[in-house]
Amino acid sequence: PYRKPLIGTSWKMNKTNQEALAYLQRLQERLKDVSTSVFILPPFSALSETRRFLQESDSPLLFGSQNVHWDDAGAFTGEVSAPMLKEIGCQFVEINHQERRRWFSETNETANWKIHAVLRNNMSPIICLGEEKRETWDLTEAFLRYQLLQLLAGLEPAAAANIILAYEPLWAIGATEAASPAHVAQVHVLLRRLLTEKYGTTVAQAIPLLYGGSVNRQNAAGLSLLPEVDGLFVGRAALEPDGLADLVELAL
Ligand code: G2H
Repeated sequence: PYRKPLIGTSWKMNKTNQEALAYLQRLQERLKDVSTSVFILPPFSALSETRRFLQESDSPLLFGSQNVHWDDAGAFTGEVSAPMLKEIGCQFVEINHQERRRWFSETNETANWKIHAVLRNNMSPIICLGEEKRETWDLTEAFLRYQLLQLLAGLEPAAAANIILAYEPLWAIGATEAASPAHVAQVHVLLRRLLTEKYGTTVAQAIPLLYGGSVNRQNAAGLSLLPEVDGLFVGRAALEPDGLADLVELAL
């Protein structure tokens, strides 16, 4: 009752502006009658064009970026700041994806700084988290508890109500199979409990918990029905607009 179903995709490092436009046009056609909230995270280079298209077509689609710098401005060659993203109209900024941890040295600490920057600039961070290996439940629980506390360090309840969490276990990203429904359910119940312990029921209930990692047409409906799963975060299966539109319909 508290959280809308939310389904979205990151294009990762894919799509020129021309390809982005073609995608958005087709997606618009497919999603005309859908009331689910749908978001897209294009690469930086396609954000302005995405905004222009969505505005001109009066679209309810939401969009954001896949990364941000933690400072609002300064001598950080090659980086993009939260005020710049806010100005372009981003509602969301993804933080701490496993690919950024692996290839670009993202850590819990830098992710935490970025989360603060995004909230300070009135956008919602989509905060990825997840264990790196399949391990016993005790180890998984300890890992997630530690990571969540590190990521949310210094975040007051009023700010925390604006975050989105995306549970993405490293071993299920870009894989052949998603995490099992039983595992996803167990983790999402844990995350909701940890958020409740830290922020109380009202805030914890306001935070959407998404699952991401090898979501596809076969598993989307089952995963989205699980307790404490408020939506899905999709990579490969949504790289084509019909893929995303099918998943939105399946996950309603
Ligand atoms: C995980 C996911 C996107 P894929 O990164 O959230 O990608 O669905 O391709 O595993």
